[in-house]
Amino acid sequence: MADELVLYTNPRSRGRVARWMLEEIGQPYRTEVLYFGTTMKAPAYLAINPMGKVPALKHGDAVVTEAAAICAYLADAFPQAGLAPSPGDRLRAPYYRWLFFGAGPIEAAVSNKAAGVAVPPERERMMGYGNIAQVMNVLEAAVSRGYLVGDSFTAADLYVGFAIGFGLMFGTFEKRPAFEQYWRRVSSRPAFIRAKGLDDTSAPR
Ligand SMILES: N[C@@H](CCC(=O)N[C@@H](CS)C(=O)NCC(=O)O)C(=O)O
Repeated sequence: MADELVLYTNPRSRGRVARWMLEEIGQPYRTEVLYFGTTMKAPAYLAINPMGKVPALKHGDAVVTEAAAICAYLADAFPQAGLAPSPGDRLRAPYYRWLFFGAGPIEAAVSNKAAGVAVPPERERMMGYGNIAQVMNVLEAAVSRGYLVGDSFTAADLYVGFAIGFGLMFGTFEKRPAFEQYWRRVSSRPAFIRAKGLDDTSAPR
């Protein structure tokens, strides 16, 4: 029997990106919903993710946390889904580049913006993202190509696309036409629509 996949999540969290990825993979999985401040910080869950944050994924006895790592892990564990270039393929270069750009510069720039943290210009050179305008301009050019890696959708588009969609909704991303078009393209995928439906209907009160 195949190892069980378990998603630890909360529908109002970055767990949504992991569910989208699981829906793309098309393998059966079980969901455990954790609640902010209670079960998410309880010893049983801290044994899975000592950060007390969601998402986390268990695959048999393997545990992976960090939304981007979950996407990368699943893409490699289930290559038949075609969501990552094969190891050794030169397209692995832009694939890693954009996944890490999403989890590093985009995440940090957008989180700082949301928290009202202003980086003084003289400190930009030590910030991994420089400044948010630079991150947005680089990303705008990248998504204007169509997909981030070669000519097809990968886990990098899923992870970065989710950040764009979330940012457009919550105002941390400017409504630039390239972002809106890209988000329309990636969010029209049947797996995203299924994942959204599942999370929207399991939203805790
Ligand atoms: N770096 C983590 C961040 C995960 C994270 O911050 N999750 C938030 C929800 S979106 C969370 O679980 N917060 C609960 C808490 O910190 O108590 C990832 O990318 O997965």
